[in-house]
Amino acid sequence: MKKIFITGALGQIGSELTVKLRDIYGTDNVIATDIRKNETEAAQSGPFEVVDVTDSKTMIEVAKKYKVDTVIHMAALLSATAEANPVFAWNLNMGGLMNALETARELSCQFFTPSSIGAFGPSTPKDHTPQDTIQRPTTMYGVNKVAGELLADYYYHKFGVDTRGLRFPGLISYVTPPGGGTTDYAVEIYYEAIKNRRYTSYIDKGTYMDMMYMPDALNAIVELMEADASKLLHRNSFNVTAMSFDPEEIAAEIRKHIPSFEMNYNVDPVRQKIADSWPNSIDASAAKEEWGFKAEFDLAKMTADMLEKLSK
Ligand code: AKB
Repeated sequence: MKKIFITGALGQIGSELTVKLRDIYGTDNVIATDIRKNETEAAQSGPFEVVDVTDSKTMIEVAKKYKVDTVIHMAALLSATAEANPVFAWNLNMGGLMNALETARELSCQFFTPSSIGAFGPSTPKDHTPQDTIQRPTTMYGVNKVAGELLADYYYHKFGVDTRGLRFPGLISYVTPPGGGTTDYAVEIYYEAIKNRRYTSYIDKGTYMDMMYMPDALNAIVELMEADASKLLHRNSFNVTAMSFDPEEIAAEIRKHIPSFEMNYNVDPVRQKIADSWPNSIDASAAKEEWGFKAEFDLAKMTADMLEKLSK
């Protein structure tokens, strides 16, 4: 049985991942940590410790206290916030990752951290972006993600830490809203569709980005961590995606359920520039071949589920 230490456990992915891992591996075997505690299920349903990921001493002490054998490092600033605070983003995203990798090395843990489609840049092939390709991102977030992929590979080769990662697209969920990302519009649009029957998008029509529904993202993490190491040719990090759409396509899908839904545009130049530097669609065949990645939700199935859950 695993004993898992999660950072950023109250964030967009962490809050759902913590609950799922507790269901699979047992409540007491999943130690949720975040910079502060709140009233959510992830914080209240099992062991929780306040850990600032830039504080290496506390991180290692807590990991040792619970004798963990797996570190899942989720705490990070997303793309738009990182772009607004690049120095802070470097310190948090890279400092936190380094401390988490050191914790994993010291305790001989298996290790997971997410990368992102943000690890690609304007000179990357835009369509069916391959697993191994040019990675010259032009955002601080992207620089952090590429450096993070390399650092996690380094810990594998140098110290034998079993590091694994996924390049996530925009993640869509009805549980915890994202904060400070470029793909957040694709979450907000559902909330606004239910509440006001209209949405003003800060991303322009014609801008395609990869996306995935949260249940598929959580399954992908569990499956990758359970995958047979001898089958993994890649480690940090695998392209994964379930769909690619632009704002017009998601609006059209919502209109199938809410015919009066109205879409307007007020493009935010900062987030639009970030989106324009990312791929239109990435190729997940390495993840499929090496550990059997698959996604259950396409745009139609996800939209029906999001609108149904948010209506309740
Ligand atoms: C963001 O928009 O910053 C994230 C991501 C794609 O990494 N959702």
